[in-house]
Amino acid sequence: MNIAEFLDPAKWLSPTKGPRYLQLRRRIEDGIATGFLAPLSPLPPERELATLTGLSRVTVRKATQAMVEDGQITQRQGSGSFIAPPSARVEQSLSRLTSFTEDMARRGFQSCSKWLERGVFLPAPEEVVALALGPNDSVSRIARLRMASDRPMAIERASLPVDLLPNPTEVTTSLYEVLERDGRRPVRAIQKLSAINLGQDDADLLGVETGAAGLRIERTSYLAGGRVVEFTRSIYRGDSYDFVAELRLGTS
Ligand code: 16G
Repeated sequence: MNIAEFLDPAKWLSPTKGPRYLQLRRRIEDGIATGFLAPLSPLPPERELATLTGLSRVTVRKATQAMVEDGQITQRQGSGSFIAPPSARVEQSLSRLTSFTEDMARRGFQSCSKWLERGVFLPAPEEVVALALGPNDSVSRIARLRMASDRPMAIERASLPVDLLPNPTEVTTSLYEVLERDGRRPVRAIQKLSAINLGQDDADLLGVETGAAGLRIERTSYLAGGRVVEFTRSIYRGDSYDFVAELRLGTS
């Protein structure tokens, strides 16, 4: 496939899939994730991207600028835009609701997971509260050691109401991909971060010394209608992740 075929809008642009600049961004990210757009390879200039995609230059610029700001694309004066090289530390935006698979792809890493638990269970009290479950409800659990290019990055334990994820074994690579397919991808989330020292079991899984610094993150994600779709507790290696928040001057 050449770049013109890859960017052919008939393959990815749809009036029902949200803003056009985001769709273009996702297409480019898919190219990075699959390796079609390799690290350091050049991206066609804005004018050519507009011609190939049938989008306006303003739309193209909006997509590429956001990717420049997120470090996925680098721009060099006079020589154009390039896919960014992979970096050892991963920056995750705290204002965007992305999946681990997407975060890693954006950095040029191939993500994979080692399964720790996957199935339908009776809920623990914490899950009943977080997911607002009824007395007879079950919970779908997905626990994984998440890796980027074979390097352990995080331990993630996700719990979902069983009616929203009836068959957890369908999740092979990306939970959000399965939820998106079923029209259940979360649109909003609350995340709580705290610093921890890793206990022996978690440290062993993450391949670091017991007591090393880590980040505990709890994410509660919601569907558009306000229902909780996911309650995920994660433990990230402290030496691999930078969480970045954009702050704006309050207007009220
Ligand atoms: C992220 C989320 C996690 C979500 C996962 C889905 C944080 C702290 N956590 O890791 O809540 O379940 O992505 O990733 O960002 P997946 O679609 O690759 O399975």
